[in-house]
Amino acid sequence: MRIILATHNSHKLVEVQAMLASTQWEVVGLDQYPELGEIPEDHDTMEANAIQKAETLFKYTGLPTVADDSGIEIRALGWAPGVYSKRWTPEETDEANNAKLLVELEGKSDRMAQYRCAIAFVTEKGTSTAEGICTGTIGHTLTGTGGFGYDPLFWPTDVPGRTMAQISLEEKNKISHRAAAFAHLPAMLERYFKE
Ligand code: ITT
Repeated sequence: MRIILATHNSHKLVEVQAMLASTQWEVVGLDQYPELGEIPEDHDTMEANAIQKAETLFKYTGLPTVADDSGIEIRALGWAPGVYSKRWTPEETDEANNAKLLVELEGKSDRMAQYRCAIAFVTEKGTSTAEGICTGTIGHTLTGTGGFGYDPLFWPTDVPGRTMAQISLEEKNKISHRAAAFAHLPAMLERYFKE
């Protein structure tokens, strides 16, 4: 059975497809709906943005839809950039965002950070949400080439000695904020079929 993931981010799609690979669910992304373009995400919480993305796509397809809105929260920066993680620099690129993060943390000894992921699952029966967090610290140089976003600077607490950009997809899917949030999805799917 098909479930739509309301994302243009191919890395997110691959991660979620791997998480649900052993289930009956086939996850497809927004590349299947090129005519749709960018879905607005103009709220100031990840949960509200996830709901907005999932509800927009559900109205369009009528198919069970899940969306994730995620970001990184840096304690020494008052938990910024958070919901603005993608749009933290005018360029909106991983390179510019990571460079800005290094500059913002220059001279700061507190480098604690956490990734947060909010998901929303939308069907004709309503909307359910869940969240997941992954804690770690921010390094001083980019390390590793895997993953995306802030991964080359993020040293997860649960995998000592490597950045999120140095671990395999399987390892990331055991410890990540996205995995923690999507761990709630099977129960949401079950509720959808039972009620
Ligand atoms: P969609 O809105 O199309 O899903 P997006 O990349 O714009 O894709 P978000 O709005 O949720 O996704 O922004 C998430 C940003 O937060 C992303 O661009 C990264 O900078 C950061 N981020 C989120 N999860 C991450 C992860 O697992 N690894 C590294 N960076 C991540």
